[in-house]
Formats: sequence, C-alpha cells, structure tokens
Amino acid sequence: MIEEAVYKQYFEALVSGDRSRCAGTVSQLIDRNITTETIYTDLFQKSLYRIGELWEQSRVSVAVEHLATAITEQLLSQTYPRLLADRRPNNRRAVISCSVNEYHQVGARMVSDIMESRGWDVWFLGANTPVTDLLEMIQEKKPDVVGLSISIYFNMAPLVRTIDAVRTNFSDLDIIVGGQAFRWGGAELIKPFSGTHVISNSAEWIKTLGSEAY
Ligand code: B12
Repeated sequence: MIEEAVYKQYFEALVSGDRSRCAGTVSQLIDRNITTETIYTDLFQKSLYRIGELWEQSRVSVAVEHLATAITEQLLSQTYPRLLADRRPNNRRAVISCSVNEYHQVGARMVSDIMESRGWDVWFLGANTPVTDLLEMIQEKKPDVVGLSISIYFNMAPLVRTIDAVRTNFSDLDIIVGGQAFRWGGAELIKPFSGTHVISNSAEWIKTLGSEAY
C-alpha cells in the first residue's frame, strides 16, 4: 500500500515535471518492497487519471499532461527489470496492442509488463496499430491471446472491425479487450464475438491472469 503522503509528494513532483524526484519516490517504494503492480496502479495509473481530470477542468495544460505521461513512461522502464526478477516462463504468448486510432498506450504497456512478469512472452505493439500489421504479427508470433486496448469511446467502431478481422483470420484465438472506453459502454458490441472477453479494470484483469483460463 502507498500512503497518501507519499502519493501526494509524487504527484506534486509529477505535475511540476520533476523527473528525478518522481524517480526517487519510486526507488524508495522499491526499497520498501512495495510490489511493482501496486506501484503501477496506485501511483502511475492513479496519478495519470488525476492529471486527466485536471486537464479536463483546464487546471493543467496539455504540455503538463504530456510531461507527466513522458515521465511515467520513463518510470515504467525504470521498474521493468525488477518485474522480471522472479519471472518463471509459462510458455504462453500474447500480442498486446492499442486499437486503430488509439494513442493512449500506457495502460496497454502496463498490461504487457505485468503479463510478462507472470511468465508470458509478450509482444507489445504500442499505439494505433493498423489491422493488417496486427494480423501479420499474430501470424508470425502465433500467440495464445491477443489483447486490444481502447481508451476513447469514439474508437469503438475501429475496435469492433479489428476484432472481426482477427476472428475471421484466427478462429480459435482468445481475444481480450480492455481500457477506459468501456466506462461509457460498448461491451455489448463485443459480446457477439466468440472467445472475446472485455476486462474493464486492472483488478479484474490481474485476477483473470491468475485464473485457470489463463
Ligand atoms: C496521457 C493521456 C493522453 C496522451 C496519451 C499518450 C500516451 N503515450 O499514451 C495523448 C496526448 C495522446 C492523449 C490524447 C487524447 N486524449 Co487523453 N488522456 C491521457 C490521460 C491523462 C492518461 C492516460 C493513461 O495513461 N492512463 C493511465 C493508464 C495506466 O490507465 P488505463 O489506460 O485506464 O489502463 C488501465 C486499464 O484501463 C486497463 N487496460 C487498458 N488497456 C487494456 C487492455 C487490455 C487487453 C486489458 C486486459 C486491460 C487494459 O489496464 C490498465 C492498467 O491498469 C487520460 C486520463 C485518464 N483517465 O487516463 C486522458 C484521457 C483518456 N484522454 C481523453 C481525451 C478526450 C483525449 C483526446 C480525444 C484529446 C483531444 N481532444 O485530442 C485525445 C485522443 C487521442 C486518440 N485518438 O487516442 C479523455 C477521454 C474521455 C472520453 N470520454 O473518452 C481522458 C479520460 C481525459 C479526460 N479526463 O477527459 N491523451
């Protein structure tokens, strides 16, 4: 658990763009054996959600939001080696990508990192992957699961087209979709596709990863 005072200290540093102070807080949490999954959700995710609220209310600029995201991406790289320390390969493979037109990639990257730490081999493709390139990657890597991320509701139609293409070309491949777009609905559009699961929040997908199906 991350104390409110520690979170606040980190958040102030993040908003002011103080990368080294943010990194210092993360190092201290690592020294205290706070799990990487906790750091991801209770520090990185929580602070970016807050930045989003402040941006929506015009209380921080786009520049501040970009800076905070860039710092967070660097901190993900800082914590990544630790995630792999106790990794035991499970011989399962996943391709994780953002959907077409989807530029929010931090959540999908976190999903990829945590799956990797749980033993998966993961290929994380980042933002806005065109459907044909995604299909080629699936053909090449032959994953057990493909994960698609979507944060913006208006990207739901391209997501559905992507799922349709994946299902048409790889009839048995498990598909998981997640991300904040589902806060505004959309799960019913995914339901008709067999073997496709919507996972709406991090607690749910961490639980799913630990279940027998995965
Ligand atoms: C950073 C940011 C950006 C950056 C992203 C850069 C990058 N490198 O990723 C940039 C500048 C590109 C951006 C652009 C836009 N953004 Co923006 N952005 C954000 C912000 C502040 C943080 C996003 C983030 O990283 N969150 C933290 C991650 C860890 O959380 P997460 O994505 O939810 O992921 C977790 C879970 O959802 C889940 N998950 C996610 N993906 C998957 C996939 C699978 C398979 C599974 C199982 C689970 C899963 O697990 C993750 C880990 O726990 C959010 C605020 C917010 N609430 O998140 C706004 C936010 C998402 N953006 C918003 C908007 C409106 C936009 C723009 C439309 C703005 C504009 N007018 O141009 C554009 C759209 C661009 C596009 N086409 O995608 C709105 C969306 C509102 C809505 N109703 O849809 C938000 C919520 C801000 C707000 N409060 O209004 N943005």
